[in-house]
Amino acid sequence: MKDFTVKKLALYSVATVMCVAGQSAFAHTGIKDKVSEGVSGYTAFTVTHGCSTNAVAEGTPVDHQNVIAMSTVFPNAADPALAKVYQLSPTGIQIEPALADLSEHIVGVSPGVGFTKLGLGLVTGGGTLFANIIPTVDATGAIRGYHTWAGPKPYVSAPLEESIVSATGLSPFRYGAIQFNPTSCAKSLKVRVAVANWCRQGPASKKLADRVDVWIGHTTPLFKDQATMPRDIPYDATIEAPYWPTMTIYRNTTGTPATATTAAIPANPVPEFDAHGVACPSVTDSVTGVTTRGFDLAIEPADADIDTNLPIPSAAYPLGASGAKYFP
Ligand SMILES: [Cu+2]
Repeated sequence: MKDFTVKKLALYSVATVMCVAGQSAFAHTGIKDKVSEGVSGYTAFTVTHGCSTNAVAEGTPVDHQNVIAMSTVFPNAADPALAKVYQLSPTGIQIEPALADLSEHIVGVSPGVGFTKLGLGLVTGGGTLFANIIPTVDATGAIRGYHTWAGPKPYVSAPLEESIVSATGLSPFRYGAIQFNPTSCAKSLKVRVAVANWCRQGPASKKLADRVDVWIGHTTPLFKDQATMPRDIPYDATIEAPYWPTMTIYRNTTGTPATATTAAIPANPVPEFDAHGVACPSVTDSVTGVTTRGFDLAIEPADADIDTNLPIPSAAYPLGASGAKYFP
């Protein structure tokens, strides 16, 4: 029997934590769109506020620092050890142990290989958040994420102004067409992405709580300053409020009819039994009485991957962002 991990509680199911202060609504950085199986496209991170300490409740009317840089790490490494794959309980709790990889569930993923089918692509011009962007490219040539920042170098560009009035910046990326195996019991795949919004840089900012907002579901050996990460309200430094920017890919269980410009997409319903003859679980909603078959999956970058690729080092272009190092 698999057991439930209760300590990392069900807050994963809360897609976005919304708080209201006066007339301004704040939300953590998220991903703009829900994604349907088998269709590639473009979406974006929604950067909806600048940095302040997380020792006060989100939405508290305090000044937010302007966002001057952003870094991202996607869970699409070829090495499966660099990502964690979980089956989720009906209430969103991660079931231990983690799965070895997504090969049972996603078409084209081989056993012992990571989620290289994510199809991540960069958008480097036309409505990007900042003028400067460097992809994180691994030894296989795959794009794993990116660092992007406001100039002065090599291109002059403005920060995301948040100190005067809260605004939203969109940082776009491309995703591939992802397909569920017909024998998989999964009804969705939540792709969790590590994101840091940087508001200060250089050694003088090293201990300031408003130097960065870190959006990862738990602390890592390097990213462990809780004042830069979400916490429950009222603030309690001992309680993590797990939060990941998440792109949810939904299985197309009913199919999509043809339109004037697109071909019909056949239905891919969750089967009664998986490839091993085990019945796919069903859940009946206590309010609506509707029964849904299948479970949700989640994939997120492992700690080592986050600690390697989320920091923005001090280096000359094109190796890293110009100027001083940004501090976790
Ligand atoms: Cu927030």
